[in-house]
Amino acid sequence: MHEEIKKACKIISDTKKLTVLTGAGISAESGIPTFRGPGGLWQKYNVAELATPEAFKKDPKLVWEFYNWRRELISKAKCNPAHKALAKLEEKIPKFCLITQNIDGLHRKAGNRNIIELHGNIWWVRCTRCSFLKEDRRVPLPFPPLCPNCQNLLRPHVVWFGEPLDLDILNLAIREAETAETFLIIGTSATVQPAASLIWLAKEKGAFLIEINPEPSEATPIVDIYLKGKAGEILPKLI
Ligand code: BJW
Ligand code: ZN
Repeated sequence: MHEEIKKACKIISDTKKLTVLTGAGISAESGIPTFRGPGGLWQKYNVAELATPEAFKKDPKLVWEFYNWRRELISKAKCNPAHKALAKLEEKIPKFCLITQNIDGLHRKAGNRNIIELHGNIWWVRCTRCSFLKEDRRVPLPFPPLCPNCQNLLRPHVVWFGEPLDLDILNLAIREAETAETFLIIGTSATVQPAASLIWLAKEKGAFLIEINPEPSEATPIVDIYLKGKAGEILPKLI
């Protein structure tokens, strides 16, 4: 393992273009539950029944309760050593891009700047009817949150199952995956599309893949170096 970390370290320090893809696992050590696996949100809540447009249509109050609970959790969460290590990495590597599936905003809080948020951000709300979009950090958000322009219901600015990702954002991420020399995958089960497909895309275009995860993911069979362990323990060693 020590040898593998050294090898990964050399590759990262020599790379001219690093693209990173993060998932819920990078925020686990900040006390934010992941989705799948032990301790994951899926065990307590049927996320498939909460993180969908159908669920919101049927019971917006319940869905807002779920997001208010997570807003409270995230508002108290601190960046962990993994977030901080990625912020340092952005300072050191000339071409650096961080693609995240997370909606918690912790990468920005840690100091990263070139971030692509594939699934939105929990601190933003948007109107279900018009184009109103705004940051709103109130915890909890009083129900029902209404649009100041048209009085229709506001929703979290996140991507639910069955919803398309913002095309401009997705295209940006595709370009960053395709042009990466090294592609670092951290704390994702690599099961949710189209985010996971970025890994295969990077591989196809010749990137060197490095993964950090305490458990093997769907991507593990195709990575060049698999560093088994927690992001908060391994990433600081890498830099
Ligand atoms: C640690 C750790 C530590 C633990 N250190 N690691 C093709 C094939 C099959 C299905 C589909 C397909 N294309 C689309 C679909 C459907 C669907 C999908 O992918 N389903 C799969 C589940 C099969 N995709 C969609 O619906 C997407 N939309 C779409 O494709 O639209 C098409 C369309 C076009 C035109 C019109 C209409 C539609 C949208 C997907 C949106 C995902 N949304 C969520 C919720 C976001 C909001 C919220 O948070 O509330 O995003 S679901 C959830 O999963 C969340 C996450 O970002 C995402 C990924 O999860 P992630 O990050 O990988 O977390 P986990 O929990 O799975 O894994 C954690 C990992 O961390 C584990 O590996 C641990 O071991 C590890 N770990 N501790 C490091 N300390
Ligand atoms: Zn509106």
